[in-house]
Amino acid sequence: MSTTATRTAFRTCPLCEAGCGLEVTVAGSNGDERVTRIRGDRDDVFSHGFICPKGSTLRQLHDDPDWLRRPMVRRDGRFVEVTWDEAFAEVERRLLPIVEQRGRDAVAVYVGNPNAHSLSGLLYLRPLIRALGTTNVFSASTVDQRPKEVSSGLMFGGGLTVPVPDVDRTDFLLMLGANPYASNGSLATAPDWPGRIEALIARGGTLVVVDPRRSRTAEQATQHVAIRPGADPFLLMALVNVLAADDLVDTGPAGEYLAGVDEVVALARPFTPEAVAAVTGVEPGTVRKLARDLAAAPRACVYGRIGTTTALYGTITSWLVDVLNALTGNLDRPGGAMFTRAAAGASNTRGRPRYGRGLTVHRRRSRVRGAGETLGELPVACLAEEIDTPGEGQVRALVTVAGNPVLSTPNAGRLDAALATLDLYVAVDPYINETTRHADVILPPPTPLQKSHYDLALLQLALRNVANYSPAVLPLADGQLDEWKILARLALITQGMGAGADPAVVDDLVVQTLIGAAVGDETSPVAGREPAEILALLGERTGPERLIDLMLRTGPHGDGFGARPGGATPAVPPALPASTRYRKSGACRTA
Ligand SMILES: Nc1nc2c(c(=O)[nH]1)N[C@H]1C(S)=C(S)[C@@H](COP(=O)(O)OP(=O)(O)OC[C@H]3O[C@@H](n4cnc5c(=O)[nH]c(N)nc54)[C@H](O)[C@@H]3O)O[C@H]1N2
Ligand SMILES: Nc1nc2c(c(=O)[nH]1)N[C@H]1C(S)=C(S)[C@@H](COP(=O)(O)OP(=O)(O)OC[C@H]3O[C@@H](n4cnc5c(=O)[nH]c(N)nc54)[C@H](O)[C@@H]3O)O[C@H]1N2
Ligand code: SF4
Ligand SMILES: [Mo]
Repeated sequence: MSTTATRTAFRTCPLCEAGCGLEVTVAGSNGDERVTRIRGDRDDVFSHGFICPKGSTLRQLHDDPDWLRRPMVRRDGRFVEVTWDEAFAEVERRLLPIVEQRGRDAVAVYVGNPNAHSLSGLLYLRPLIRALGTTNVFSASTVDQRPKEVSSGLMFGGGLTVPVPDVDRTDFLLMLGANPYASNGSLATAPDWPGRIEALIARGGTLVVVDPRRSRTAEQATQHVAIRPGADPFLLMALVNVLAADDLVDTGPAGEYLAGVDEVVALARPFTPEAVAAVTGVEPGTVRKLARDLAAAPRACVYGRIGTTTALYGTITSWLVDVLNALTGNLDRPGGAMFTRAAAGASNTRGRPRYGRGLTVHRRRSRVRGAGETLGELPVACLAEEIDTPGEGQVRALVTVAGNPVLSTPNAGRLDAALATLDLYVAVDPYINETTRHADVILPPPTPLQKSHYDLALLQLALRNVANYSPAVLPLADGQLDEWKILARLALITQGMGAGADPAVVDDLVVQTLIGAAVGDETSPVAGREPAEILALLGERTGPERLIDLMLRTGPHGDGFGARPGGATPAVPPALPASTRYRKSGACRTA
């Protein structure tokens, strides 16, 4: 006997930073359910029904016959399906001797972009990387936003303490090197960027786009400034120069926190609009007017994205973006560049305001070319040479998690060739692609519809303070393994605990570490409480749900496990069956 029922599930789209709410229709009986429709969730507090063509394809992704459902091991040059136990045994058998004989740096790890949207990646990669204990940690960040993280770390104390443009309330947006009409926004999380830009222009606001190309966003802009590639820091310095020369510097609310304004003004003195014109290709008159308009706008913000970070002087450019926000009084005020007050995971909502460790860079260098470390990683541009250059510390094994560096990183041909020479390559990835085709073991995660979701990283960069959690829409099929368990088991193998060790061991360690940090933080709502009490209050759960619940409840909007009766108690399943959302007011400031 079969009953066919239809149900509606809600799910945040994990495919880009916009984080749109999706309404998913599921039909079928138990064990044989399929998604019949995906559309934008009109009741989503952030996306209000917005969806792009990619969002509706989660079903096709789920049904894609190429999405691996079983682990694969290479035998005699061909991939064969194996059980999870066999796959992990293979990793253990081949990885441990490499570490033993050649040292920890002989194993490199590369983590790719989808980890930024994955609870498994965000919560369980760290234990794996720590267990590997290698210097050779690489990620997509070093071909993306790393310069902005470094400048933000140096200016504001944390790599993710990046001020975001308050597009919804600004009068003037100066955008460099971003094309949100194509990308849907980046390091400025908000669904429907095009709609937000159109609203800005409809209310009489101004959008100036600085881009060598006439991008789709430039076409919509009030003004397009066609700069020469890589010349952004010269343009921004010239803007500082004009602000100072015309006596337009007014630091506004953030002024009392600023240091070095006079030094910056002095540094900008040689960079007159005339002096930089040959480099930037921008008329001096255009630069003068831009600086004056920026200063005159009641609320303005400057926003730079990937065209400014994947460039020479990317860190200086990223810094200058916020220097301009500060000098025009637009840093940390509505309609300017603001700091999100994220509900979970943000380092800037923990500890005593204005006290922290700051950011130290270049604590070590890469073996071959001596490139400096940032935020615990080496530039991925160095990966190929670390593999194909013999000597002490040469990389002989690689673990990739959700990355395709043969497509996404520089000098990819050399990397492609180098990967073929490794003694062991383990990929946590659902596809056989340009990179993973070189793998010896592929460990595939479940599909997005089979995972719960909370944008732990990107909600720290959201234009409005929002917290959206959604449970998995579909259950795992027989033979699939949660991604967090894959990462945890790899960590346990690396620590010598064996291929069969229980991933719950890692999970318990992570939750205990997080609880320890929370009760030990004098500013936390659970400061001084017994770790065992908090652990018990979290209930009998394993996996990301328990961790995210803890983070939300001890976060700046949470109930603090009873300490803040008015605070939100974001119930994460099994307490609540459906998507849970809560929203705080739009204004945001750092602690
Ligand atoms: N030429 C050029 N290069 C670029 C860029 C560019 O615009 N042009 N952009 C740069 C930028 S901004 C970035 S972020 C990087 C991206 O660089 P990467 O992160 O290396 O590349 P992606 O193509 O995002 O790779 C995603 C991988 O994750 C796998 N995957 C998808 N979902 C999951 C999952 O749930 N779990 C796991 N474990 N794996 C999953 C996919 O199969 C794929 O192998 O590329 C950078 N490089
Ligand atoms: N459909 C789709 N959407 C995506 C992604 C995807 O792969 N596909 N990837 C996502 C990811 S990982 C990211 S990081 C974001 C990136 O999102 P964005 O940062 O918005 O990046 P792009 O859309 O590549 O736009 C970058 C712009 O910078 C311009 N540019 C290039 N060089 C320079 C320069 O020297 N100076 C200036 N001022 N501009 C320059 C380019 O012409 C381009 O228009 O997109 C996300 N959205
Ligand atoms: S804009 Fe991004 S988050 Fe929204 S539906 Fe498209 S891919 Fe998904
Ligand atoms: Mo990216």
